[in-house]
Amino acid sequence: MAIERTFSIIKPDAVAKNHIGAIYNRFESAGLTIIASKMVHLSKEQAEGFYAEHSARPFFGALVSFMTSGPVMVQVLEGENAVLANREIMGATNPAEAARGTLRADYAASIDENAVHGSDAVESAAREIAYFFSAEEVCPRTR
Ligand code: RTP
Ligand code: MG
Repeated sequence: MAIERTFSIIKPDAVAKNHIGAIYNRFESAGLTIIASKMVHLSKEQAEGFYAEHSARPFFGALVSFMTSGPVMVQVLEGENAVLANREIMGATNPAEAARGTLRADYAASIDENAVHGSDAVESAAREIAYFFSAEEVCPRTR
């Protein structure tokens, strides 16, 4: 088993509904460790840059509008197979297809407002972590 880091966002819908604590509890209960965390209200430029891979997709404008509609929590999660583990905790992109007990099944209202983001690969995780956190802001456990 590989110890990995992944990048996570609690999106504006879930922050607005006060689900931060419940979602952090899911991460920690699943054995993932929060090693960096902060609240940010994304600018349009930050959101466009973060989701640049989707810039040609029809939903891009709505995605950027949603992601800038209120503050988000951004965090780095560390643990065994953290990238896939977090995707499993999150559930499918469309909450209608998300398995029972996943974050999107429990907290997402629609495919457009789906509560959480998680990196889809180790490489994208490294890029996304660096997009939001300096090296000093990442605090691995020492005990
Ligand atoms: P995320 O990046 O936010 O973790 O979501 P994901 O990997 O599960 O899905 P992705 O394909 O990366 O899409 C990013 C976000 O764009 C919105 N989306 N809408 N209407 C649509 O068909 C559609 N497809 C994607 C979702 O809000 C998704 O989280
Ligand atoms: Mg994605």
